Formats: sequence, structure tokens, C-alpha cells
Amino acid sequence: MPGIAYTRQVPASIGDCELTHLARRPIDLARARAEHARYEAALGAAGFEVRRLPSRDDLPDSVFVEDTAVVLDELAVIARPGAPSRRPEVDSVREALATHRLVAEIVAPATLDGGDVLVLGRDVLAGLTTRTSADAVAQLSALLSPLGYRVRGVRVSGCLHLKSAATRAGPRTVVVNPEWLDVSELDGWDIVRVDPAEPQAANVLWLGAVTLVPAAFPRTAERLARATGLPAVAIPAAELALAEGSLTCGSLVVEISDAQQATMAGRRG
Ligand code: CIR
Repeated sequence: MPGIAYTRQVPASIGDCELTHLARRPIDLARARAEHARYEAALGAAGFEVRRLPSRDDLPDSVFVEDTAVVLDELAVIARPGAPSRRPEVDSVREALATHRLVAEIVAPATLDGGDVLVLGRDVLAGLTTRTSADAVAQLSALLSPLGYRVRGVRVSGCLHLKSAATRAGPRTVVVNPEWLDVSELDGWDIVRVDPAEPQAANVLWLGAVTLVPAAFPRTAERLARATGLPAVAIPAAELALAEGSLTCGSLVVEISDAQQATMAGRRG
């Protein structure tokens, strides 16, 4: 899955981020930026071209670019984040994604965070959380059903986003915390449960030939490597975890097929 990974620098204001399940603790900006740089390097090593969106020190959660959009092969859907403080993040994302995809939008009063949208082949699961409304899931379904996707809302409890509870970990594999999402929602997929001592480990980033796993969760990493046969690469992510961020949240991956590359080259020429 070659392509582009959009990221954004950790803003100086990260300490003022939104928090839902955690108490506020000081975040070391230099350490957070160093972790983020390691993350970007891992994306680069996996074959992605890393492109940074413009820095926004005035938007404390702007490093978590995943929440601003849902990118599919056929369409990019610009989110309307559930936290009002995060809504200005989408403008630069819309501009960037419009260079690769047709763009659609979730419109008010509905709200949707990209972290609530898990794409499993043609099935799109959307977490019904404090950030994502049933109205937004209906809008997503209206946009994606004509493209052959089946969209459905799923109940999530105990965590911020659907992708805190389950993420793709390989071509056929999904890693899940069964306390937070009913595993029957994942029927048809190979399921790996997080190690019970590592409840936060269900957010990993599958990049084709490798899967990135937060360094704090070696037991789940071991389970995943065994189940998928793919290397589970440990990425330090403890500082941004204090802001309730994990691995998928730090990037928006745009897969670029050979056909799309040729089309873009044609448009430029
Ligand atoms: C927030 O509450 O919006 C941020 N502090 C954390 C967002 C993490 N995003 C994600 O899991 N997709």
C-alpha cells in the first residue's frame, strides 16, 4: 500500500488538549516531538512519503490528524470533529486531500471524528461515541453506500473512539479490546485480543509489510506478530498517550494506486 502519510507537528499548546478519560498531566513537548519524529520515520521506512500539514500551535489537538477526515480510494470525507475546539483543524486537511481525492463533508449539526471510523474492506464501522453522532453515521452511509460500502454504527464503551477499541493489524486481522467493543461486530475477520494487562493496545497502525505497536505493549505486539507473521515494530508513544492519542491518530494515510499516480501526472502534464 504505497502512498502519502499526512502528519502535523506536535503543537506547543499540546498541554491544553481535550481529555475525556484521563486526568490532565504535564506533557513534555520535546519528548512528545521526539516520539512523533520516530513515528514519522517509521512511516517513511514503511515506504510512505511523509508530508507535514502546516503547524498550528493555536490548536492543541492538531497533531491528531486522523480525526479530521476519512480517506477511501474513491473519496475523502472531511469530518466535523465532536470537540468544537478541534473544528478549525479541518481546513488545511481539506485543502491537502483535495489534491488526491474527490472531497465530501459531514455537515452540521452532525459530528464525526475520523478515529471513530474503522474501514474493513467494504464494511465501514462507525463508533457511536461522545464525538460521533448517529446523524453523522447516516450522512456517511449516504455518501458511501453508492460507492459499494456498507456503513453501520457500532456501540463502543469505556474508551474515546472506536479505534481505541479495535484497529486493523494485518490483511485479515483486527486487534480488539473485547471490554470496549463486542467482538461479534468483527465477524469474518481474524481477531487478536489485546493482552489483558494492556487494555490500550488495540490501537495499532498496519502499514502493509509491518505493523506499528506502541512500545508500552510488548505482549500484544507478540500476539500480533505470531498471528499475522508481520513484524510488530515498537514505537515509543507514551507522551502523546497523556493527550489520549495513540498510533492511528497521528497520520492520515492516502493510498496512491499506480492508476491514480498516472492520472495525477496526466493532470499536471
Ligand atoms: C482528543 O480528545 O480529541 C485528543 N486529545 C485525542 C485524540 C486522539 N485521536 C484518536 O484517537 N483518533
